[in-house]
Amino acid sequence: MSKKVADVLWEMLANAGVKRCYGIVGDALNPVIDGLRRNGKIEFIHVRHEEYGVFAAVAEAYFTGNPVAVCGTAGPGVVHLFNGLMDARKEGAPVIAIAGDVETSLIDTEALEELSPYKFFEAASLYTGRLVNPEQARSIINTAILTAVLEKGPTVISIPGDVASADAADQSSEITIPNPPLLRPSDADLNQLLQMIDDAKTVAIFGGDGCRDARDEVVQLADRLKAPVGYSFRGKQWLEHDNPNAVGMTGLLGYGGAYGAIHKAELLLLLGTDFPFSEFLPGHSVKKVQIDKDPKHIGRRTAVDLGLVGDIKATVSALLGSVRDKTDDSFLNKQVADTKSFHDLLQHYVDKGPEIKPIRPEFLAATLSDLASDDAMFFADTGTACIWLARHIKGGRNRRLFGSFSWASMANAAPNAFGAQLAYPGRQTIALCGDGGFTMLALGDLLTQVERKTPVVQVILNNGSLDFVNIEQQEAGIIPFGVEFKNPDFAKVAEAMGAKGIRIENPADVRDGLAEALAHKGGPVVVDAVVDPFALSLPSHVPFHTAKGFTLSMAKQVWSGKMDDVIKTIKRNVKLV
Ligand SMILES: Cc1ncc(C[n+]2csc(CCOP(=O)(O)OP(=O)(O)O)c2C)c(N)n1
Repeated sequence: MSKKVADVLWEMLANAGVKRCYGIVGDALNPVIDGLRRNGKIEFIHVRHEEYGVFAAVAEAYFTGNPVAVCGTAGPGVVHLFNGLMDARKEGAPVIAIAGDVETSLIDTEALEELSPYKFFEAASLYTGRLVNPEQARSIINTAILTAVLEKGPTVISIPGDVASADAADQSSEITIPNPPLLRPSDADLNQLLQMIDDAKTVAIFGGDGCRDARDEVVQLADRLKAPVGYSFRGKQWLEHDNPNAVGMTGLLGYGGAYGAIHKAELLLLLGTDFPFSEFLPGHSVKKVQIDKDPKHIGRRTAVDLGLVGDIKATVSALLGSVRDKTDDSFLNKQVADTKSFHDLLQHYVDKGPEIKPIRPEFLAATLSDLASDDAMFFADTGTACIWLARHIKGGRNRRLFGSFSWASMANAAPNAFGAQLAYPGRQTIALCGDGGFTMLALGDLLTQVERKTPVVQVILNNGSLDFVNIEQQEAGIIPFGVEFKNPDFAKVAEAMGAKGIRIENPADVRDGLAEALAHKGGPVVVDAVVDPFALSLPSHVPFHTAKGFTLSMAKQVWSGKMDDVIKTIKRNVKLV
């Protein structure tokens, strides 16, 4: 039998290192999927919602660095891929979407399920190829793969069923993926930076995900410059653990001395970060140098005095060869001491946790961190889960933290953890889910986990609300609205679906309940943790408008007869309990 276009597609994807394709079959996609079945080298992960499949693929692709495929059929199936592909773009994950397309004879006729892939994917995709002629196949597939892998982001191959089942024009399915080049600033730029470091009495570092492969170099530089090291959420997992200079995060999730360190230093080095909250970055009073391999990041969140384009590892390694050590560690010591006192503050609701009902999320997260293995992978839903994960899950050389940190979609954690579990079978993959997030996307595909017996641990922060938005609205000075809902007993729902369910209502049961969940093998677990919906987290730096908004919202709530809620908010957040 002659090779079909679909055969070339899957052969090339398999040759590029794709191990899995997540999605839902049907309609235009059937001839494409028939090729996947014939190929046999790529595992098809049949999910119940295409978006769930993409979030799973994002985690797999981000952590392994290998391309991962997702698929959806023309029109509605393709639309379901979109949110996850945006996430892949923002988180830098090489995901290749195989998008079903209407028959070539129907293109541009407003046929059933027809959608222009160019227009539709424009915001998400780094490259979109519409494969309408077998002659294009090798070239389009090659470009989609190389773009995804080398530019670290999503690409789309849109393919009508009739083209997928047509004879292939070019039978070759070889593909060569070059290693990314080493990128380093010029010597002149490096010398200017060395001079600026020499001229500054105090230096601080703020790092992001770009420090992923440069942890040891950055920690060494910080040590030699006596520089405190703050980080974005995405930089935390690389820069916090085993780093005596670590001073926490800035931003609304911020903790520790990071805000003070980056505002009080004479010189700030921004390393591999596109941290988007400009109001938490210093202005003219601090000299700033930004180093990033993506030139578009330089100076976009705050004006900088010098911008260097380069990989952090290569650039910092080059600096280490010539940088002059600093000897005065008083600035560093002060920031580290501030960080320590903030950590003591954070411990309050952890230490008091066993006595407080409803369960404090701080206590839940800290206990989870204590019990989880040294190489556990933690995933946080967008929502308050991010706050508790950022503050109370301890990192480690082999621990991993991930979420929709740059795209900030809800409902990412459970599918992220599922994808990670498939990529790293047997390793603890733990999703800290919002109850809104879990019911948005994770519930249907709990069935997928059950069927596949994937031991993903899902811990639901059952607070009966879209709590993060509840907090946001109060910060904006308005009365919380549209944020409450009623939940079922998630443990019973999970059991009915074939998963293990554990409901925890009492603080005394937190440790045993979580330990039981982590010990469960052979399938998914859902921990339904009934937590305090009034728990707030104060950032280490509270912008004036946030404080003002909160006060205003409290006053408005009193006037509108919500005195009870106001009293609970105050009582449960000023260490009265
Ligand atoms: C898909 C999507 N819809 C809406 C939002 C806005 N949003 C951000 S956090 C959040 C609340 C999340 O609620 P939940 O999952 O219950 O977690 P909680 O904050 O209560 O812990 C919402 C609605 C979003 N980020 N993504």
